[in-house]
Amino acid sequence: MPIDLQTDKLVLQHPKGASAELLLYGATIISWKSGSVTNAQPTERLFVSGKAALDGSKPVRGGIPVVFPCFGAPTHPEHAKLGQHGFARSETWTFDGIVMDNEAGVSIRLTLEPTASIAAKYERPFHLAYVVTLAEHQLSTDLHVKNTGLSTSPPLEFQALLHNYIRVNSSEVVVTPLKGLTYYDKTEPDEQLRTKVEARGQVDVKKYTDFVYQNAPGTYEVTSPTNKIEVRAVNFKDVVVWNPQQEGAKIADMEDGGWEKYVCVEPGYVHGFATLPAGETWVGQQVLSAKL
Ligand code: TA6
Repeated sequence: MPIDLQTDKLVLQHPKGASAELLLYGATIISWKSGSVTNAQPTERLFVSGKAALDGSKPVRGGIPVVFPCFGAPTHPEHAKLGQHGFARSETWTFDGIVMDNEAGVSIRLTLEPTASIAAKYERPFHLAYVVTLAEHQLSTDLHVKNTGLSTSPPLEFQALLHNYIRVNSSEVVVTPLKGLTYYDKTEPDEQLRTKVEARGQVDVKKYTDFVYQNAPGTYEVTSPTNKIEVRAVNFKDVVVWNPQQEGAKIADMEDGGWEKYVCVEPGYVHGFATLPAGETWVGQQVLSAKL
């Protein structure tokens, strides 16, 4: 079966050998195994901490959690009752159907609508759909946000981000091209000094890195001597590069030394807010391609 719906998760299998697994909880992708043009053997491309909770008790430490409607701690008044990174990653989504099932791609759609528990902390009406498509060497994730409010209601203001954890040796990886971009350095203790301009042609994460690059080009190469992933984004104008290094030891569900095994290169709309008039839909897309 190319698409196997289990009680709490979905397993996608591509006829050429790639596979992906996603939980209904948080619509979190927890595995993507893919070969590349030069490496036929499907290998795991995502990192999930050995200490991650996979039972729906808390957001997953790894894979690709969905961040919506706020990134980080809430700053918008409508998000005031929400926790860090919003609710999409910690609500159970609904399997809505198969979108495509052939050699071009195996694709499913999950949806999330306001439940009583969401409405208790977030009052705006919305409809989310998440389309996950597995191709031979590619994993696409499209987040559709619809403002289902009445025509008289104000626009929906939100942030969204796909928080990938790309499996790679973090002491060897470089991310390009980020040179010349303005970024917000969340590791900088002095708030006045947090806005910086990237001077490096190749960005490594050998030091604690938590940088929010603004108005980024939308295509990034994540390269190490043994693997290479291209991250392509549509409508996600920003990109966050995160690796906590030793700070990761303070994260309860991070496995020992887990920060040595991944880098996050997360496409998002996180500087300011996307503004969506009533009745309209916004789509943000991430495409991960295995190049090596
Ligand atoms: O995307 C980077 C970031 O916002 C970091 O600041 C770091 O805290 C990370 O996400 C993980 O957040 P979490 O809430 O999953 O612990």
